[in-house]
Amino acid sequence: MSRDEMQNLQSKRLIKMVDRVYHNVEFYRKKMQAMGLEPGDIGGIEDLNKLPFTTKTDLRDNYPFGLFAIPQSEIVRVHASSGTTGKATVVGYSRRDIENWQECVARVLAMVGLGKEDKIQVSYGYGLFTGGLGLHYGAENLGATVIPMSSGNTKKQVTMMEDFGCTAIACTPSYLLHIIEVLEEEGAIGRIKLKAAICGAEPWTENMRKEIETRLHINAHDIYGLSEVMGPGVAADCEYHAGLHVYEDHFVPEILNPDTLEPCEPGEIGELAFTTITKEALPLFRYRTKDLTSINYEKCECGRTLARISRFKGRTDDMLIIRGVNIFPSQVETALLELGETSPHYLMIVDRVNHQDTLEVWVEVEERFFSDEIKELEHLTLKIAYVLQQALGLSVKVKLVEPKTIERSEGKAKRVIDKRKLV
Ligand code: DLL
Repeated sequence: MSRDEMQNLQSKRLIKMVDRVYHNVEFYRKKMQAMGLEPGDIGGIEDLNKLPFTTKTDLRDNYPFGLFAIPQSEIVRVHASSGTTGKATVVGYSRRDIENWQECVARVLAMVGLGKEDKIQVSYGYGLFTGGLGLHYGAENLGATVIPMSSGNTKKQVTMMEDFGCTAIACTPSYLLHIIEVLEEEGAIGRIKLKAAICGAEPWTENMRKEIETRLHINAHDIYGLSEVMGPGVAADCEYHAGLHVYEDHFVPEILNPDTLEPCEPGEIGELAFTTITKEALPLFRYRTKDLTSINYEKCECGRTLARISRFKGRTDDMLIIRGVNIFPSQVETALLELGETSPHYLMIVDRVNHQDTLEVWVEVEERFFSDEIKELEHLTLKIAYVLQQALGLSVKVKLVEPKTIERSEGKAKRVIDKRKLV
């Protein structure tokens, strides 16, 4: 679709949705009334910025079902995000919502090059988390064969992958690294039929994507989504890996300056917000995701005209402020993988000693470093400390640790321990 055609479609859908929400969701009706806004004031997508924002706190305040726009008898499924702080966020789906979700995920899988002949191992967690069931029904909708493994039991994952001849795997990038380790230990890489991985649910870097591709001899794709908006399948990258195509016919993206909430220019990094324009059960106006990215409306080399968002830098609430310097875990990951002399497993430990913030980075290195001369270990420690200092603009204490010291993730990885928050 051309940009004009897309905007026409978005406008039509937005107008209908605003009317529906105004009449069915008290929370939004009150918000709009307080702003002196009526459904008729929204004449198209150009009026999007007149609508109120929605935050995670709004969902929590209306826990569990307060923002639903349809009667409970029309809700066919709920999911929830556990959330590390506070109450869970509960989301609901109508039958049509589930159909649209399946279609979005099927689009992603087709974009990755998968089809009916493929066997897709779904190793995201099944349950209230949207990853497992989201990929599951998307893959079925595509007509592929689904292997519903869920996460965990890594040895079994590897056996099934080999025995069933799985051609694709969907899981978090950190869990895939763990699976790769087990595959390597068992010498099974040459025996598997894998050709693609669909990884997301947590920030990861382009270097990590390439590392996965090289070690598995496959194509690895980035899939994005969040439960509040739907789940996996809101956006994903094509074979050019030049940003993630957003399914704008369902979700209208905006990039906002997180301080002023004014729109950012294309290319400028800001907070991503979504307005859903087809959802029936839980429609959201301008939902602030806290995810930091930029947008590009130019046509992609693959031919798609859907807007692209850049690989995520992190979330506003993942940003660490250490001695006044803003740091994202992704910067550490990029620097370590660029250096290429360690494993991709790292952990950041932030503390406050004598009123001063400290950052220690643990990095796993090969066993041989611990048996070789101590000089070599010291040399690598200094080298990493230097590289990290250059990347972060902050002095960092580096501790090289033996393989398997850092806990492996089966879902979303925990890269940071902030002891300042524990006291
Ligand atoms: O993580 C949905 C999902 C499942 C996406 C499987 C992709 C694959 P939530 O648990 O609600 O939903 O967490 C959403 O995870 O706001 C981002 O901060 C982060 N996230 C998701 N995908 C990516 C990605 C699922 N590709 C939150 N890159 C989002 C970076 C991601 N961060």
